[in-house]
This record gives sequence, C-alpha cells and structure tokens, in this order.
Amino acid sequence: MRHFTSVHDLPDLNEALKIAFEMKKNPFAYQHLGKNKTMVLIFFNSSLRTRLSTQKAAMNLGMNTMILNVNQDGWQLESELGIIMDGDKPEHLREAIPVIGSYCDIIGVRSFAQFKSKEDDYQEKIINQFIDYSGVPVVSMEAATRHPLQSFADHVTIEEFKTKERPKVVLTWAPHPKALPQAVPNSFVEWMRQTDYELVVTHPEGYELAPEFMGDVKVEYDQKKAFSNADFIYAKNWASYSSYGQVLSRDRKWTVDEEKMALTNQAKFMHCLPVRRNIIVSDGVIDSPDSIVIQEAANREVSAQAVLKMILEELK
Ligand code: SN0
Repeated sequence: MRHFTSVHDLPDLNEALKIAFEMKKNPFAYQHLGKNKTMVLIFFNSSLRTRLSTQKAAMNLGMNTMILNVNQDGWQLESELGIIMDGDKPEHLREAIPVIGSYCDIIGVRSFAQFKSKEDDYQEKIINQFIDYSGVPVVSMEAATRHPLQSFADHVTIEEFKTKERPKVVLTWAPHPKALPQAVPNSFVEWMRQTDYELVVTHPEGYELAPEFMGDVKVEYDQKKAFSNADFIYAKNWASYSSYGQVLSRDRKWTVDEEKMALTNQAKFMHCLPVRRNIIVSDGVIDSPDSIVIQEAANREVSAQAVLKMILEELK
C-alpha cells in the first residue's frame, strides 16, 4: 500500500484487520521498520485523538515525527490553482507540499470539508494535491469526505465486542449545534459495506448521505425502528449533503438516550469523539458500561499503526 485515504486502498481488509490485532498485541515488535524514517503530521483543523494516536503509532514503529499546525504555526496556505495571490495567504500548497515532502518519508494530512463548494470537497482537492506533489506516501487523518483511520478503528472495535457473527450495526444521526462534515459517516458506511454486518442508517429527511457512499444500504427514517435489536449504536452528527453544509434540524428527539437504548439488544454505544454530551448522547448512555467510546478511541493507535506498518514495508 502506498497511500491510505479509504478502505479501498487496503490490499486486503481481513489481512489489515489481522495486522491491527497483531500491532495491538505486540506494539514494539516492528521498531526497526521505522528507524531513521520521519513522518510529518499536518493539521489544517483541530485534533486530539488523531494527533496523539498517529504520533504514538509512528513512535511504536521507531519513526520520528514532526507536527505542523498550518493555521497557527505556519504560513496560511493557498490551495486554489491559478489564483492571483494578492490576499492574506503568502504561500501556495504547490510549493509547500513538495518542500514538506523533502523533509520526510510519510505525510499525514488533516483537512476537513470547507463547505464552500460541494464539488471541491467531494473531489478531495486538498489531500489529492498532497498525493500529487509530495513525492511520498500520504495518510488521511480526516479529509473532506472520509476519515478512514477512524473507520478502521471502529471495525477493530466492533470485531472485539461483537457477540454474534453478523451483528446489527446502526449508524444514527444525532443533533448538534454546528454544521459538521460528512467524513465520519461516509467513511463508516463505506467501510461497513465491506463487512458481513447488518448495517442500518437512520436520520431525518434531508440528511441522506452521498449515493456513492451509501450504495444500497438501508435507510430507516424511524429511529426507534432502526434501534430495534441493534447490537451496536454508532452516533454521529453531520450536516446535510443535498442542501450542502446546512443544518436542517437540531431536533433533540434524535438524541441517543436510555429509553432508545432499551429498544436494542443491549447495544454497545459508539462515537468517534469529541462528543457533545446531552445533545448527541445522554450522560446516562455514554457513562453506562455499554459505552465503548474509550476503547474505540484507544483503537485509533492500533489502526494507525497497522496502516503505517503496511506503508513502511513498501517504502522504497
Ligand atoms: C469533526 C467531524 O468531522 O465531525 C471531527 C470528528 C473526528 N468533529 C468536530 O469538528 C466537532 C466539533 C464540535 O464543535 O463539536
């Protein structure tokens, strides 16, 4: 594997899962792989888990890491090609990316959807420039339309906690005060479609995800029906795709609470974090023994390490 931007970059999903469990069991067995190799982690947006888990994963493999928070520490970077640069951005990605690439062996990039243009976001204009101009492997740490390291960790977590071969996994929209990207739900659905799990997505009208991510996955608009017999409840807010970037509902009837969890098959509760308590999920649910959000976050280190191991093994 050269770059990692979606589940489709993995040569083999079952093999990747195996590597993830191997990394978890024995995190320091491949220290030699990353010796004298450097990873640069570039953040255009905030991060807690992604930053720490990816850095830790790289260190477990013996790599050195450098972090750049573009908007705080570096020059503001222009991404538009052909633009006359008379505004407030002194440097273009066209130079910044190959320069960064010259200092490292792998680049991790976080660049959220900007919600200015659906086309620009869904063409993944930023991360694709890193792939085109850096000369080194690129790992998505959440791009405009996907968050594959999160989805990989989610898959590892479900494998660990499932009590039947084909669990019912429910992705539920939940309310939020702000407009959030579709990256986490897109990526989760795309990843889950590669498994044998029973996948149901529930959200209010107007929150349909892009068809290329949904495929033929079932949408159940009645959240309570969707929760019936679920083994995993995966909550996430996202802004509308059809009315691009708009918040169409803040309806607290969609908050995941104890009453709704009682309709499930004692489902485990999951969320990628950060989570707004008592808006996305009630305290009672996230603090219950069935909440596995911390274990899920811990698996971010595992998924990142599996990805970096696969990339390091093929570095020339
Ligand atoms: C990001 C998102 O894509 O939804 C990152 C999730 C891993 N979440 C947020 O930006 C939450 C911000 C907030 O104000 O709650």
